[in-house]
Amino acid sequence: HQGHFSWEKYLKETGSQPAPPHCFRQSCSPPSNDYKIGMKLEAQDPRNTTSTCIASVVGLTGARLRLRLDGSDNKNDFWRLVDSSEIQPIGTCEKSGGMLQPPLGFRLNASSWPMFLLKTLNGAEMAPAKIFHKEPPSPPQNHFEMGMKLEAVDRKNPHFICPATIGEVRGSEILVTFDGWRGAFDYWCRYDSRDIFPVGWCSLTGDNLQPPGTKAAIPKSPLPAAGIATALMRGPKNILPALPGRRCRKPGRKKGQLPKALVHQ
Ligand code: MLY
Repeated sequence: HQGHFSWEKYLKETGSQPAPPHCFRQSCSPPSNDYKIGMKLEAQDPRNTTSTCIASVVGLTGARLRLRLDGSDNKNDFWRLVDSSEIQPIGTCEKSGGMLQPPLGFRLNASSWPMFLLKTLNGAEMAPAKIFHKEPPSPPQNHFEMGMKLEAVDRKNPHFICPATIGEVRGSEILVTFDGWRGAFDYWCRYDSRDIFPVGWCSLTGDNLQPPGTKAAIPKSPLPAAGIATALMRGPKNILPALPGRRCRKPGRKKGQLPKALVHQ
């Protein structure tokens, strides 16, 4: 559920800026999700990306599909955007001269694949071509900057989309860090990853945005231009901790220890 998380309030509190929408490989108006549970389509096997398999829609959330490969188990579900280039209507693979493959970890003997395929497609509801969307183009270059806020898939728990901050930028790679979590979920990805979204994406698509965690300090903007006036009004000594490269450490607090107020658990 959306909880009571408000980006507007949160951006003010953290004195931070959202990454502008042109940074992302996402369409500016999110694609409609016209899929239904049970529809079948072709999908790349995420564990064996050279093979095209039959997948069933087992869940819907915002502009995403929860997919399960036919003949696989229920422990390897994966999520794809409705405008992913990794999904296509049934028939596409064979039209281009390819052959549908059993998923990695096919439950049955490999020799039973042709019969399994026949049975799984017989009478199946195939997702119609018109509900697939073209993948948006990649932005020409990396426009992300450290400290910008975004919404990002937690790759260890890919059903979650969470508030995140750009932790570092290196060429075409960015470090995605999860607000309020200690770092175990952070990852590097290309700036045009399909797993990252502009602030407000979940509220537009109706997907669930997780609230920030409570296990670590929330990163503030490294250059708090917007927060400086507020800081000044609170007294000049409050500005110093806000400056880049400085840490606020009260007597009695050890180096590397977070202020009590920032540790919730
Ligand atoms: N129960 C899991 C889920 C953590 C999810 C973290 N994401 C949202 C960044 C755990 O505590 O490990």
